[in-house]
Amino acid sequence: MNNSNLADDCTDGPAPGPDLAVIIPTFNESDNVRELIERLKQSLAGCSWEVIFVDDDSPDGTAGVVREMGRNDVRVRCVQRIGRRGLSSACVEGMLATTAAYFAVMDGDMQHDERLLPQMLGMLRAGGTDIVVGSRYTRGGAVGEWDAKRVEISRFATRLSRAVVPAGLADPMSGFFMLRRELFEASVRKLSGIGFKLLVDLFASAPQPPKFKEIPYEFRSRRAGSSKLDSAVAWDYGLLLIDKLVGRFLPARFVAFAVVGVLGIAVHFLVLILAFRVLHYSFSVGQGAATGIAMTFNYWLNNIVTYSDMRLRGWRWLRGWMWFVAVCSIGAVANIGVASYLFRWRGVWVPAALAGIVVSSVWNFVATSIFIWAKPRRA
Ligand SMILES: Nc1nc2c(ncn2[C@@H]2O[C@H](COP(=O)(O)OP(=O)(O)OP(=O)(O)O)[C@@H](O)[C@H]2O)c(=O)[nH]1
Ligand SMILES: [Mg+2]
Repeated sequence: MNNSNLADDCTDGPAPGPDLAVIIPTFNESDNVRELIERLKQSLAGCSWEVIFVDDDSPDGTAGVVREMGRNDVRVRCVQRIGRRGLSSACVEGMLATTAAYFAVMDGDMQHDERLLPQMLGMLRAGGTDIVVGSRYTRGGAVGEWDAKRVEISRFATRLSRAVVPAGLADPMSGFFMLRRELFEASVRKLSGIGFKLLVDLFASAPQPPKFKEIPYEFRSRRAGSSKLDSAVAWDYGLLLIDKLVGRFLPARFVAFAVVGVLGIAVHFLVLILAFRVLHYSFSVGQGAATGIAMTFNYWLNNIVTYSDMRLRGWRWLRGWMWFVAVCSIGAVANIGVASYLFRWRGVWVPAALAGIVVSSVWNFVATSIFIWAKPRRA
């Protein structure tokens, strides 16, 4: 290609960045992407905007569909994350990837009313407001076709959130909101980024209470694709609240790791009783089987709940399991060593045993988070 052709291909001069970035976390939403973009084009006509789909490597090829749309429209962008999961962290990374002054967060299944975006933007531009929340629980809002159980769960989750969000916010569980960049930048380093509830995280992490307004909307039915709402989301929400309440003193993941550890002890005793007392194997055989099964149980459960956002699969699962057994074996040796030393020194067995458990738990937690579920380091 000669230089004149190159010049023909690169005719664009600098163009200003968008004012508003609509951040859409996606996992398997390929059938919704085109329609959603069309709706955004209609609703945001006349605004300066872009949409960033943050896709966690969806097997249905969502990222490919977004990029295909983006080839004809510079306002359509894709951030694809590999080996990661999580709605909140996806939104945070979308916000970090834009120069816009305002960020909107919306689901990718058209349950949120995109026609409200210009009004939300107007409210922020008018000043005096940091965040506008699309609310299902203010007058004029509605939860659409939810069954009684989901309404009850949402109500319960809202009640729990009161420990960390202001009482006046009617719908802290909302996934539809728009905020100023300043609020995000002031909070971003304190965000937990755990699970689905970024709005709760934002309110609980902001250095000053955010000035908010709510705007009613009716939660629509999912247009296509399937829900990702499952019991893991409820667990992640619990972790988020723990992190916001005691995270300064004790990492939420450590609390989860310890809870799994306690369940592992229960599994250990169940297997031991079955092998030793019911099936009459020798104690060593029973204890060996119980240790192996409890360790595997702990690894399996930690991989699903404590590290749901970095879940290992396939070969990586097997490699992680081997590391887990190795790390926990060292933990067990440390446990016995510390407990025996303290017992010899002080002669009291309960504190000695507890100290052994604490040392091995901390070791297991730290070592597995370094060698198995390694988090990308924060600068
Ligand atoms: N990037 C990313 N997006 C996700 C993940 N889990 C869910 N999402 C997206 O987050 C949005 C909300 O998820 P939904 O499954 O619709 O949750 P919901 O709206 O509370 O539940 P439904 O009413 O059943 O649809 C959707 O756009 C999902 O595609 C994830 O792990 N990573
Ligand atoms: Mg949805």
